[in-house]
Amino acid sequence: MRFFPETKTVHVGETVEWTNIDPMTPHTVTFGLNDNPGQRGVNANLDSDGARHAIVGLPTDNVNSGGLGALPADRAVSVAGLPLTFTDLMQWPLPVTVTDANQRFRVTFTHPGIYNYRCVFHDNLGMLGRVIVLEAIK
Ligand SMILES: [Cu+2]
Repeated sequence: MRFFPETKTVHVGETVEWTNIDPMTPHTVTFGLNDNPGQRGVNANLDSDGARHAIVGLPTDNVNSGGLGALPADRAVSVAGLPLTFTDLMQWPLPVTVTDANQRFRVTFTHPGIYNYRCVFHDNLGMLGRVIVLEAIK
């Protein structure tokens, strides 16, 4: 129920990636006031490897990873919670583009500042984090 490290320092233009390696418990990476883990937040797109990727420019931007869950390497995935089909089960080679669950989340920071975030499931247990974004290196 913790982010490691809890504080990360980067520079403008850099990207931070979170990975949930907990095999049992989903977590979120949530910036701003958005409390809904199902809402994906602003400017969030899927990277080619299936990880969700958002752009954050202000500490008040509402950005939510959605639930992040560890993915067994060869798990078959279905679309939007629908039952697995034969095609789902035949996905190969891996990795496949995962549309119903993500293990990783990336945020690229475009402006300097202090960006606090939390897991909406476990912030009451102290699952809080901070990204400090410094001016870009010249
Ligand atoms: Cu959590």
